[in-house]
Order: sequence, then C-alpha cells, then structure tokens
Amino acid sequence: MSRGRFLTLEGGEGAGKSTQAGRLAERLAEAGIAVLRTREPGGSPGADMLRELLLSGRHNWAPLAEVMLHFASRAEHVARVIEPALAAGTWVVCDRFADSTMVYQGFGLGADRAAIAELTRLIGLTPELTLVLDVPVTTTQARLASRGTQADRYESLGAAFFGRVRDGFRDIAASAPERCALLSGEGTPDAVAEAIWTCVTSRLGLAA
Ligand code: T5A
Repeated sequence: MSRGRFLTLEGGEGAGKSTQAGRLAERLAEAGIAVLRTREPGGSPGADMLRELLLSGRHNWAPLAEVMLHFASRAEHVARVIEPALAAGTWVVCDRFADSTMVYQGFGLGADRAAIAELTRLIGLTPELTLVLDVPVTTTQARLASRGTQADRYESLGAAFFGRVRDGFRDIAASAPERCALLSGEGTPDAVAEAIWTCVTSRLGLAA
C-alpha cells in the first residue's frame, strides 16, 4: 500500500481555511481518495486538551512556553492521528500546522524563530503541499465581526498583529515555493475552491 499524502492549509484568521479544508476533503473523496480532515491546535484527544489551554486566554504564557505547548499538541496529533493515517494510505488535509507557529508565535509575537525551526525539524513531518490563503487585514476583521462569536486569545490581538501574521505567511510562501502555493482567499467560496483544486491537481499530478 502506498503512503498517503499530507496537505496543509494556512493563513490568517477568517481566511477561509476551515471552509476550504472541508471542500478539498470532499473533492478528494469524490475522486476516490481516502482522506482525513483534521486541524490544529488539537486534532486528537490529548492535543485538544492543549488547545483549550492555548486558546482560552486564561493564562498569559511566556513566549517559549506557548511555542512548546503548540509543539506538544502537534507531536501528539502527528503520533496519534496523522502518521497512522498516512501509513494506512489515507491522505491528510490539515487546517494549520507548523507554519502557523512560525507565523503567530514567531512573526506575530516575537518568539525565537530559530527555536521554532528546530522544533519543526524535530516533529519530522513536512507537508507535501501547503495552500496559503491570503486576505487583507480588513477582510479578516470583517469576517471575524460577521461571525459574532467571542474572540479567542489570538483573534483579540488586533490589526497590527494580523498584519504581521499576513506578512509572515507571505514570507514563508515566497521562501518555500516548491512546497507552498499562495492563493487569494478573497473570491467567493466556490471560486477559491476551484483555484485550490486547480493547484492541487497540477502540483500533485491528479486528473482534474
Ligand atoms: N495558532 C494555531 C497559533 O497561534 N499557533 C499555532 O501553531 C496554531 C496551529 C486557532 C488559533 O490558534 C492560532 C491561530 C488561531 O488564532 P481556530 O478557531 O482554529 O483557532 O482559528 P482559525 O484557524 O483562524 O479559524 P477561523 O475560523 O478563524 O478562520 P478560517 O478557518 O480561515 O475561516 P473559515 O473558513 O472558518 O471562515 C471564516 C468566516 O468567513 C466566511 C465563513 O463563512 C466564516 O463565517 N468565509 C467567507 N466569506 C466570504 N468569502 C469567502 N471566500 C469565505 N470563506 C469563508
């Protein structure tokens, strides 16, 4: 049996990652591919316990502690869910992965980027394709406001933070073009889904 393929979606708040992760997983399944959709932080029982610690805002973590909690969650998620799925031949579509730690904690909050790069290396799993959805900060703010739910720890950090996050993802996409595709998240959900499918089929050699 051949190993599954590992795809990630990245981008700022409200860029449409969850919407598009669902669309992409559906389309892969329609193409006859066994696919698992998951997300970070969380994605397994232990990782979900850490997600609550990270997003509740109940504690103001020291930057390195926050980085390590994200990687502890990721190590659990990879070991318990992602690697077993890939080994069983299932494709994995993951909403956020290590790029989010580099961008949110590194670019956004000023944590040590070399330490984040080293922890990324220790995780030992690199996506084959990362779809980076890009929207202006004004779109992020409008989509968060229209949702009307209470902001989590990161959603409450404001426009300057969202700007650093956007720049960070664009920077990563530019520095790793063989892995990353930077796509606009500004069109309708259908238009973005079509752009993603075109990218996935051409980059991974699937029939469109
Ligand atoms: N984080 C995460 C870190 O700081 N470090 C890390 O290492 C990791 C892994 C996770 C938070 O944790 C941070 C980043 C995050 O702040 P979350 O609740 O999982 O928290 O948050 P997000 O991943 O950011 O999820 P969001 O729901 O905020 O954004 P999405 O998934 O990008 O957007 P989506 O699809 O839910 O859409 C948001 C809204 O926009 C609408 C949707 O209907 C929805 O209302 N929408 C569109 N509207 C118009 N046109 C389109 N094309 C649209 N696409 C979606």
